[in-house]
Amino acid sequence: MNADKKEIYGSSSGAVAESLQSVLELALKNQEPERTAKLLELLAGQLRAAPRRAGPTTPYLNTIPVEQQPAYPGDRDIERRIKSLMRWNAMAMVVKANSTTNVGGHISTYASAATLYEVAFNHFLRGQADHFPGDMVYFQGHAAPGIYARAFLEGRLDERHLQNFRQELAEGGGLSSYPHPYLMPEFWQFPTVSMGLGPILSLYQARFNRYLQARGLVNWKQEPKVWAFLGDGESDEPEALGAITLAVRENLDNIIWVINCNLQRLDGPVRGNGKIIQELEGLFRGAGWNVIKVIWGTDWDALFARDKSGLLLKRMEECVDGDYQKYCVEPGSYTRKHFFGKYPELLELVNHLTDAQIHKLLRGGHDARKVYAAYKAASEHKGQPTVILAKTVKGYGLGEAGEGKNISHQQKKMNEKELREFREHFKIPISDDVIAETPFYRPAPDSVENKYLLERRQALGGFLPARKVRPVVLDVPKSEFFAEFSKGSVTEASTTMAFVRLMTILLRHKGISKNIVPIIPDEARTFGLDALFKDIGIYSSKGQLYDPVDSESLLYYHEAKDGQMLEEGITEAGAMSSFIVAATSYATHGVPMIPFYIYYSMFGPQRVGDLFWLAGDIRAKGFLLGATSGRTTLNGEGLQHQDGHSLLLAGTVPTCLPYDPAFGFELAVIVADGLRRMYVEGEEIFYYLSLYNENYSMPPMPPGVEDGILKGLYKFKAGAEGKKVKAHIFGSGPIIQSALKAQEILAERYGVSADVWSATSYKLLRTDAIRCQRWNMLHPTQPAKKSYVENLLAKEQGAFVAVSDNVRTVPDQIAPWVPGGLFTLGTDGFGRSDTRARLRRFFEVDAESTVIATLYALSARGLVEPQLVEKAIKDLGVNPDKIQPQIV
Ligand SMILES: Cc1ncc(C[n+]2csc(CCOP(=O)(O)OP(=O)(O)O)c2C)c(N)n1
Ligand SMILES: [Mg+2]
Repeated sequence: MNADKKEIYGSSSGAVAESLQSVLELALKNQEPERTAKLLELLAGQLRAAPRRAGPTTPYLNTIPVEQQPAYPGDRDIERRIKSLMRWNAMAMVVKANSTTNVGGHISTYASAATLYEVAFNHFLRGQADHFPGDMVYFQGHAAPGIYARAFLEGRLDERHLQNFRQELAEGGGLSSYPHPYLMPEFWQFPTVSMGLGPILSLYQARFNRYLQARGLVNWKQEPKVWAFLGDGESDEPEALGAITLAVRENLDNIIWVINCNLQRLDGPVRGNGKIIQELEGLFRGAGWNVIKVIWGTDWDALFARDKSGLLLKRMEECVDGDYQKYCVEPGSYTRKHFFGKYPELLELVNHLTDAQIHKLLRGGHDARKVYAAYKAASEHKGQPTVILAKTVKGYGLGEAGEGKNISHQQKKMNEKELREFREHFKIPISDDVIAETPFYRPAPDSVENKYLLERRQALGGFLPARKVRPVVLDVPKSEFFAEFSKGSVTEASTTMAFVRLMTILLRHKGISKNIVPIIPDEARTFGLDALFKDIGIYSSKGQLYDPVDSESLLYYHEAKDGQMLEEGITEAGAMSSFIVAATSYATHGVPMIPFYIYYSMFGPQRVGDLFWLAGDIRAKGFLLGATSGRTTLNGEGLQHQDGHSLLLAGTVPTCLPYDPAFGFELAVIVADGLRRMYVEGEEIFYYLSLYNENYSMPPMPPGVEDGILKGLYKFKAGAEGKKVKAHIFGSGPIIQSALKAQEILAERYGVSADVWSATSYKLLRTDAIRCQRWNMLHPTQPAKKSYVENLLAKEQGAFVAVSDNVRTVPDQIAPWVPGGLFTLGTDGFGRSDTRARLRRFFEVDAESTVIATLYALSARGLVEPQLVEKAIKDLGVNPDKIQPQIV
């Protein structure tokens, strides 16, 4: 068969293709067009009627045939012994912890994945070196005990650590349950345990590595690979598979995914009635990935070689995962009867095997030779990302204690009999008299195992995982650089416009311009960031292969190989992943990057809250800009878009500083300080800033307010002199305009002097107040400390009111420390499509409602008569019986 035909038909269907071809040729040669047409019609009909494989799957076989399997480069015997020790220690860690506590832990995940990890550790995963950041490995969260077990054998952890697995607060410290860089900052690099997040992050990590290269920010001797180990159950998470096409579009041959297909998740089978491996293969092949299936171990090679009829494959394809799970749990006699026994020829094929041997027929993911072949092919593959689908047994080696059982995932305890069996199976040198205590086992320093283990890691460049932060200080702009913001502007602007201006000038600052990574999910035009398209370009690994429709215009859609902006398209999860990998570049690459991720605030923590949480865990640094914020400031868009709670949600992340600036100068002060804290002082924190789209004049910065802006509250405009009654209104974001207008009305019509304060961050005020309160509680006889907010307000008279375009809980955070309490107005409830004026009246955050609230707060303290409040309600045209936006 010639090459063309081979390409069309594939080599395996070559014979069929050849005969078809010759029949056709004969018919044409004999000039029988009618018969030819009829023949073709007949064939087409038969093809249509023939059962076809669903999706682009290949037979249920190993992708790499045994003839193409490379020789195994390591000493399989020693490696097996080392792996058995890993298995033992990982299991012992969990069993020990659960013998005296109920802290939990997982045995079965690592038990099924041990070979997948060990082959990678011994032969593939490269550690960090000069001009090489190391391979970036996303370890499956529930396999953490195995990774700790390895670190223990490597001498990086000692017995005390293992003893305190999941008991981090025990004396001397312990090990975190899962990969958490926040808790073990020198060990773990990437959090993975919230399923789906590791996979999506790994894709964006691989893409970001290319971005850094394209922009000339790194200078590697060799390109790092990103490895992600995940569970088959995990692949159900939308985040896990939702971004796989990115890797194909971007030709990310620097990523390898290893999906441990143990056919089980927590409760039961992943696809009891189907085959997860085939389903995933179809998806990945369809998306354009290089797929390598590792289904059967070496033991099966001989059976396949002897099976001339193709029945063995047929039988394998007939069985569903639920059957395969059963074959692990039942004895070999069951498999003989129900699997092989279906066809007499197959029964014959295993006549020479005992039941025990049948039971031991290995799955590919437990066979180091098959796994090595897959990893080698994956590492050498060019032009496409690779996924390895490895078939394993959940809880492998646990026997009665849980191997392949539905309860396997939850198994945390083992009795003495089960421990003995485990020891026997893996030949662990632990004697009967101590086995009940499940002691940890580390081979002697001069043992072959120990030497081999260390040599392999040395050859591959050092231990993994390891998080190493090299302090790199950036030359961040000084406050003079932001002078234009302190001057204010007569022309009206929004804080979003102020941010765009700020970004534009930062992109020209020679100390940090190249470190900035602007990130947007298809909303650049909404925020006015399209102005940057032409200047800095949108990153595309392919450059721009077309002439953009707007190429004649000044701000054309400019894609470039060294583009700086990441325009992610409509994927907040993807854009947030980009933010995270850029925000951790200081640690992963030793190249601090400054991501500014700007998006519709409603689609932030509400949409991708788990990634926000992870950003804290992973010690991200950068700026998140929740734009078009404010339940009433973003008008017209209605219930799904108008956001009045992201600020609160963002504040729940312990390392996140949420700010709600009202003016351009506040924004500049906050960003300048953020740059200093994160990129000069090295603090591992990130910022969330609410940005709004309402235009108003941006005032000049009053003197001496920087400290207050950063701490969260400062007096922006004092009330009128010479009034008898005093009040204070805290406003934030554009809603400070309600406070300022209320200030005028209160002075002009009701004889009240109200100071207007800008509350830039209630969370920060609260954290500081709690810190002092707690110190006072624990040091009761020492002079009490006073928080910033208490000191600031100590001498202020009258009533205090806060008005916000967020839910009332945002200002309520500081109520306990405001003299006499705080009356708050906010936007609790669902948004509506309407004008700003009507929305603000509806939510009671307009100037009139603020006046009423202030007078009410004053009357509650006996500082004005209730009749005055009633008068104001009438004067200002507020309906006292209008509906309450808050629902339950
Ligand atoms: C987002 C999320 N949902 C639920 C869980 C709880 N959970 C932990 S492990 C697990 C099953 C994992 O199955 P699989 O991905 O197949 O991993 P295996 O342990 O089988 O390797 C579940 C549901 C989680 N960790 N994260
Ligand atoms: Mg699984």
